[in-house]
Amino acid sequence: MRFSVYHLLIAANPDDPTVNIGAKSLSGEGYRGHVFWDTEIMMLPFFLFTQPAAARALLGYRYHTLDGARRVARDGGNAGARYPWESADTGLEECPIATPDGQNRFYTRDEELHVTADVAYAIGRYREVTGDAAHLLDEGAEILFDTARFWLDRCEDEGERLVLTRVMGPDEFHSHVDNNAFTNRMVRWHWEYAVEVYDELAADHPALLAALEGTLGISRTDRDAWADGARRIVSPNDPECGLIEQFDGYFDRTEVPVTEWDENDMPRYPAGYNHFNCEDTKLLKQPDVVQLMFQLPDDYSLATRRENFEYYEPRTLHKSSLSPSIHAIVGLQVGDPRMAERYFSRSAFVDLDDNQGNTEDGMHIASAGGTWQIAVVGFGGFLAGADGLQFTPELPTGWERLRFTVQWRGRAVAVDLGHTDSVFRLDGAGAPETITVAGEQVVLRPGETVRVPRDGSR
Ligand code: IFM
Repeated sequence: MRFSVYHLLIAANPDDPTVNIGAKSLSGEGYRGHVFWDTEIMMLPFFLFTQPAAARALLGYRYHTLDGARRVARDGGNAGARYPWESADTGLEECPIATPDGQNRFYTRDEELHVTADVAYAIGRYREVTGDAAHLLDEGAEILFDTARFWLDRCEDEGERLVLTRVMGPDEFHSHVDNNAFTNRMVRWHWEYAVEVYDELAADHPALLAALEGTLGISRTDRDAWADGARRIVSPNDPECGLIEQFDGYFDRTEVPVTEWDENDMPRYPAGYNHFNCEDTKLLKQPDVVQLMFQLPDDYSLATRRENFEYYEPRTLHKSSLSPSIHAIVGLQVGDPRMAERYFSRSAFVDLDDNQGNTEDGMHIASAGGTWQIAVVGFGGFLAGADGLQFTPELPTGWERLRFTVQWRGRAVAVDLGHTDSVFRLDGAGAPETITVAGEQVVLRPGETVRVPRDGSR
């Protein structure tokens, strides 16, 4: 944990919004320093809850590279702005076209579009967790609106429904797929949030909205088109939808059982398979539907999340270092802790043990963020959103206590979780904060320490 936290802390610069964190941080030359969705989804939560100024600066990088994103959209023949899969100083696409031997094409650069919705999601999370609306007014709204335009242009209108074809979801074993559930659902989220922000600006900051409309060449008609797009895009919206098909036709692909595991108890490629030939199979490189359950946990019932976790987890090979942490967390959230400690070790030791076999190219800094999230979000059962702060701790038997502090809307909450009790302290001034601990409401007053016994007998 300390290895992870140390590397996260030295990687971010709260004073420079023009830089970001490459997938290997500054520890090696793998990926040539390029920035991925790893920042918004794997690392940003750590900064949001511990160093909001660093989180703000990391978002600033996406504003700084917005012109590049406009160019990426234009080069692909689309309107608006689309963030590149691999980004550097200009925001243009930096992902190589093929492997160095020229044998295998990287379709991620053309098809892994979801990064644009992930940036929108991060903007929304920043606002929600920090309560800071200034970022939206200064930078966030412009990003949200121009990227919302991209999606509308990129989707195809089939009358009743909007479809999104020829994409790649987070699972990089499957390219050229149609209606990837993760991507489409995140696009819907993106549009809904863009509409919410548009309406907020119309009500509270009409002059700013008018200026933005002038700069971007948009109007209320665009806002209405996003709202309509959110209603019509093919996506798994019903909380009780049960098993979600990862993309059109996924269930028709070949079932290839995993039969061998390595010394870390992680799946090996079945005989004859490798990174580039799993397209026709149901094998996953990393979570995709399960990633959706992680990013939008409140949108799906426990039964739906559990059913999807149980279906996709045994088919996932974890060939991305981002994979174990997401599986640990979603497994814990759906009441399947069997593998959580093993996934935690896999994530925490990725570079200490070199368990992905490529630490010589640089460390996996996304895993550092994932490791922090397994502890806090997974074992701490921590969620922060419209319902405030929630904790449903379930520590591994070998852990005595788990202590951390989270920043929440300008104040700090010190958290100390054990097997038989949890202790909280709200720092800062102002009104009391009501949190939820194992389903029970607990009132925290500034400066007071509150102990919550596990059996609820306070
Ligand atoms: O962003 C990740 C991707 O999800 C899997 N391949 C490696 C990338 C960089 O870490």
